[in-house]
Amino acid sequence: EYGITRPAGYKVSFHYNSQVEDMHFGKTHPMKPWRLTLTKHLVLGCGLQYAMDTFEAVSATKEQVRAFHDPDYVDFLAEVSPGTFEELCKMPRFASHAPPKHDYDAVDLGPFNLSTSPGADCPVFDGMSKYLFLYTGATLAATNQLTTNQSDIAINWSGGLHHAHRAEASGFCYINDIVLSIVDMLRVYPRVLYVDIDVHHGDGVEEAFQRQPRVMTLSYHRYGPYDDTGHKFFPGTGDLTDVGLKGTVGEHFALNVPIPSGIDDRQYKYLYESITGRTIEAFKPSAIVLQCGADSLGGDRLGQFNINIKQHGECVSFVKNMGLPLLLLGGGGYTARNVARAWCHETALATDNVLPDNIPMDLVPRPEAFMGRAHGEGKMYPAFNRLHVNDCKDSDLEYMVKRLDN
Ligand code: V1S
Ligand code: CA
Ligand code: ZN
Repeated sequence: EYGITRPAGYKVSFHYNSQVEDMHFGKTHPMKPWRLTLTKHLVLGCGLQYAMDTFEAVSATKEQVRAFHDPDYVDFLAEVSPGTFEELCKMPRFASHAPPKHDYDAVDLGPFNLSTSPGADCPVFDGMSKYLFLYTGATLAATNQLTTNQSDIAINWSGGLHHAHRAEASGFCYINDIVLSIVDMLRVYPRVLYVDIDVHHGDGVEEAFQRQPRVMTLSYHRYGPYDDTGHKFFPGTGDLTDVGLKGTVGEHFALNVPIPSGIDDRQYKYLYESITGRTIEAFKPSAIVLQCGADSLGGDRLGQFNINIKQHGECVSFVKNMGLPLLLLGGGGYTARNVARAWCHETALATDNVLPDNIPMDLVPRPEAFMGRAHGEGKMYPAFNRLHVNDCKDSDLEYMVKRLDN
């Protein structure tokens, strides 16, 4: 119907398992795995499955996850559920990972920054182990397609969980599938470039490779105070001066582009293309991993940028045009209908297809069919753009480009 064709001269693979859709982080939690249901239905509704090889993901093994994560943490994640949490917390080898308790903490935190309290960033929920090992399995299968030369571009929209640390969950991320992927890539590729367009700083990935000159990390993110109380935008790291661990061989192999709220398409394009372009020229990567967090779109529930889907997609096209093995991952994205539209559009770009400007509503199942809530009424999704208060000055952006150019 949309005249979908296979790309000429290269291969794309798509990795997914629908079981990740059934998960619920909690009633008020912004992370909604059913945004992946919307994405899948849009991708299939447009016929993009005919343009690529589709693979049903299988769970990663504990051994695979131990390539980066602490063995105790891996065992805990594999066994934890709301029913087993209390018991596991009492076991000495897990209890030793508990954070110090403060009575002013809003939520009770257990070992590894996990919690069963409602409102926690990293709650323990039903089916959680299944979810974590599945999104990781999908990223590792996608990675394998690239490293064995069976795909030129591999996609996993359920992955891209960039905040997870070696022995600690953080910011809705439990297993750092990105780090696991890059560790695996380093067996085959001399240098890997990681680019992160999620509105949040890719701190977990940067930290993991802070001493590793074969991995360059480059994150674009909102940075600075975000409210009247002076609280920092999560996770509060990723200043311009943060360029990797000083005094180690990893120094200068991390780049951060801190951005004020309200950045628009033109400004973002200028920053992204000049800095990413210069980085690729200088670093000469053998492969690229792009975390496509959709919370950098205008209108996101947590984000504060004004980027349209068109520009978000141009970030994908820009690195795709380098002609290097490319891994496309998801990440944040909290206004579900926009997340689905962006990632469907980017699946089309990856396969050299063009979709109509307005994706008809009838291709998207009504979200209330999944969640019992009304969302996304109306016939068409408009070319969405929330006008956030624009703190973003061209002069600041020019300064960043100059600073990072050296
Ligand atoms: N911004 C934000 C935000 N909102 C929440 C939240 C809200 C309701 C809940 F029921 C649970 C959590 N947490 C945050 C942030 C974390 C943002 C993570 C982004 C992840 C990603 O898109 O980059 C990748 C998938 N957390 C905080 O701001 C920390 C707190 C400081 C405030 C919230 N409380 C719950 C913990 C401490
Ligand atoms: Ca980012
Ligand atoms: Zn994010």
